[in-house]
Amino acid sequence: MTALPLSQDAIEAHNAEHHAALEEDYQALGRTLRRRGVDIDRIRAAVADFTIATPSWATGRGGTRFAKFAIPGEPTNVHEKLEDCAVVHQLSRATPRVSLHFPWDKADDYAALRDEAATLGLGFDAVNSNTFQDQPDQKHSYRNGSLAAAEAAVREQAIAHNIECIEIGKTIGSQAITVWIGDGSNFPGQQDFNRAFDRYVESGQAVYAALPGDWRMLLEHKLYEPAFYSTIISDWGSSLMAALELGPKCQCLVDLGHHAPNVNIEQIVARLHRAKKLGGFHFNDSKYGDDDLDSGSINPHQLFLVFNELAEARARDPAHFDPAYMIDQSHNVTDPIESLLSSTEAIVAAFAKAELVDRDALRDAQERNDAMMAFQALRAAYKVDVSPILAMARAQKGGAIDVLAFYRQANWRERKAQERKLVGLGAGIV
Ligand SMILES: [Mn+2]
Repeated sequence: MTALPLSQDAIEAHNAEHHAALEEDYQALGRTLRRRGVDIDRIRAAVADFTIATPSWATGRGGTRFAKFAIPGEPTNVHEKLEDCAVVHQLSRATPRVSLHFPWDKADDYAALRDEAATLGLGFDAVNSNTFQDQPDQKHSYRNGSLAAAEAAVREQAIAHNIECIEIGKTIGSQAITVWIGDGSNFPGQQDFNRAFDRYVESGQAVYAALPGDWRMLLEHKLYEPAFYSTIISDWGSSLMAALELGPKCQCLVDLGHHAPNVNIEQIVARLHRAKKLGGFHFNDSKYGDDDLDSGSINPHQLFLVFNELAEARARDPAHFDPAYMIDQSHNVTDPIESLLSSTEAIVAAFAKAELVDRDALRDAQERNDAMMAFQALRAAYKVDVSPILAMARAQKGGAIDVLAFYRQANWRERKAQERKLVGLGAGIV
């Protein structure tokens, strides 16, 4: 039995108030799209099937390297994080899975945690290991690296942690582990590039060997931070090399913020899919580096172009198309639930717009070397305001027509501020 966090009756009452206007907008958009030969109900059905995972760690207020400013009522443990993720899903109906991070999300009983999530209408996505910081009870420090560390004992400890994450994941029903390490160097000469990479692959093989048959291991690349001169899996090239060496269950995960400025990320999507190594996505946005800003807040066009390549990839080889979509953001100045709701809408909108692209017209223009009409095939889809499609899909699944308005009206955070313990001062992400 499910027990969703918000009153479903209140959501229905909210929808009843907004439904007539939505119906009008949906019908008008439907007529516009029909003139282009697009059936709006087909797009709505595709939107209704599209889902993204939420990360447990993004339900708390993030921080920068300088400070974290907590808000009253933010979650303080995995149970409260699940509750907040359930709010996001109940309103958006697009985020049915949560991605946990260990040891941050440690629980006493993982079978019970799986039941608890199911009661909230949630399942679990990829588990994430953490060997980029030390824990109070750990034997060896990760200060000089983890899976790629020079010391064998440190590598063994990091491998054991990843295997422990897989074991937890098996209990909660995950089917993937995402591996991101902070290993790297701050000085030229500090580390031999290839010996460090070799150690990473060797450690990765031990983790890979522990994967159940239906699992995937997702490698997340990042060009800098916390190491500022070199990282082990710095880019998609290194990620692809490692994934190819580790085996078919290992794939690459693209975090939109983990590239050099102005890199053509949509092209990376196409290339990785061609290599059958497109494993997953971490959605966020950035102005300068790995800013972890809200998806689509800075460059919604890039987000659309990424989804356009995803649609191309699916059309080209559907058998090898199964990317794990997840939000990975740090919410420093907003209520994290509001950011997750707004970002989900931005991501689903980019997906919907990519569904609107006239692929025959695009291909035809490409074959005729008509650069302008090829671009216009994309532009025509990008210009469409797909909000009525998203709202209709949401409402039909029981979500709210205006997610943010309903969330504010529900006073969730104010109520939780009365129940949850206060988060203290701190720095960095949680
Ligand atoms: Mn990420």
